[in-house]
Amino acid sequence: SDLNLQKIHDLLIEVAHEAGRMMLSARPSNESSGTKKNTADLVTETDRAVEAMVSTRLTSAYPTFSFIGEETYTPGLTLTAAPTFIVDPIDGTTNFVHNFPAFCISLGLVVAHVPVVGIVYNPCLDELYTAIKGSGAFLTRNSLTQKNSADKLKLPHREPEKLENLSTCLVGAEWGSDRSGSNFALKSQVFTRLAAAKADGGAMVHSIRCLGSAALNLCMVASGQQDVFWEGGCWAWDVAAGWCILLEAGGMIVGGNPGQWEVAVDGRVYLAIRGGEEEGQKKIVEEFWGVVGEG
Ligand code: LIP
Repeated sequence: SDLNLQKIHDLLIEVAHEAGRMMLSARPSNESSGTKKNTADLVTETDRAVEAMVSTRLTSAYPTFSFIGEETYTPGLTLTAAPTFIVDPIDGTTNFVHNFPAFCISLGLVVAHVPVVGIVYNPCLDELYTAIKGSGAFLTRNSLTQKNSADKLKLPHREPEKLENLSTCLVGAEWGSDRSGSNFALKSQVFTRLAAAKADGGAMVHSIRCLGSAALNLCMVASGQQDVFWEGGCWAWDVAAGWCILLEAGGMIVGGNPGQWEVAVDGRVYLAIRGGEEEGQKKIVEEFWGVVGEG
């Protein structure tokens, strides 16, 4: 296609930095936040303000592209093959409200259901994760003052050990905001079975982390700072950008069900594995579903 992905990537970084300034100057609190489907599903004025800023900038620069944002999504909206910006203005809103420094903006461009540009920016740490399909994934620390490409780290930034088995993995997993019925049962099972001693048929992983942002979780896997990430109930805006970054860093992403795996607007189960040889990645995937059961 004739899309200039580099130009889009550069614009998305500018937009991410502006969003970061908005997040850092906001003073969110429990009282000033609203809830969506339940009391654990938070939204703030800043989520909405950032999304409005982003959609204005992106739709004026690229009026023919589609736009999907978490805060303006309405059920029934589908992802088509058209170039689509997929945006989570604040991924990790709960962290944002509590001032826990793991929240970000997630900006993805998806074409024909394939993520081709991904930008994830954590303004607290000023850490910027970026990727263009086919050109590698990068982490830029101190991205606001970064002057040259030497400040860009190609991911993964450490050559991790071989992926042997789940018991040597640091695993990210999330409770999310859906904590009822079969959702809660599945999540409990994942946490319980991963934590259990091997003698009980569990994986007994090194440990389990709940970072609170799906996009940052994918970037942690892409950079080799955690080995695996599982979440049941992610939406396109949670994963579109991190997906591109993860794949470009040599990682893989799959789901509980076999078949062609693509970004979708429907709260799916996602499992991400860091880079390493393909054989090791496949072994981890098999072992994971064997231990926790397919979701
Ligand atoms: C959040 C995720 C988080 C997940 C929550 C929620 P938000 O996104 O990134 O990892 O556990 O279910 O979806 O709502 O902060 O943009």
